Amino acid sequence: MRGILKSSAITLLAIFALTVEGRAGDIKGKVTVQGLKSAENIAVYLDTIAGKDFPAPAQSVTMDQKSLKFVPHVLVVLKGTTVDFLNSDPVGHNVYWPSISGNKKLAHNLGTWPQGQKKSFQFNDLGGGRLLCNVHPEMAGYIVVVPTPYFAVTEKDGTFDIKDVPPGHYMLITWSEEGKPTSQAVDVAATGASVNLTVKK
Ligand SMILES: [Cu+2]
Repeated sequence: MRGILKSSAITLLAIFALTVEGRAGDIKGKVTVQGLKSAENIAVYLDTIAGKDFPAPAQSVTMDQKSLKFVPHVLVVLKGTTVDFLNSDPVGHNVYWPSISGNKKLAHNLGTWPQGQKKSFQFNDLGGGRLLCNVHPEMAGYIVVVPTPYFAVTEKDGTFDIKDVPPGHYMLITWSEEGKPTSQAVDVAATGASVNLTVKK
């Protein structure tokens, strides 16, 4: 009897430990800006996590060219993600980027293609790149390639929500079109975390 009770208790403990291990919370926060036009479209992501390697996602994501705009304006992807650049306009669009995080060796021109067609590219280098179209100089969007699947882009009011982050100690990084990169340590509990960040010009 005692043996059964003891093994039941151990089983319960094991289940509890598994539950805690498997639990994940959201990092919810707000970015406040100083000297920037807007707190919208700022990428917020977790930096490299020691001992964790994230495989390239099997699913590709779409960056649309619609009404002479890149949609979304800022696309954040995990390293290794394939991005489908789709032309939804009745005019030809070109897509190129002059550098990734200032590295001109990572410049690339995908060419020009008509409505309804797409061209794909796998982003294996970390960093932010400005996406341009040589047919329409007013078009500009951004790709931000990050090391973890834990990222978000801020809403108009600067709020963001990074979903399903396992408990732990991390470094939170921001990337923005106009501001300096920001980093801030964050402790995520099983219930998640709440953070405030300031991005300066
Ligand atoms: Cu264009």
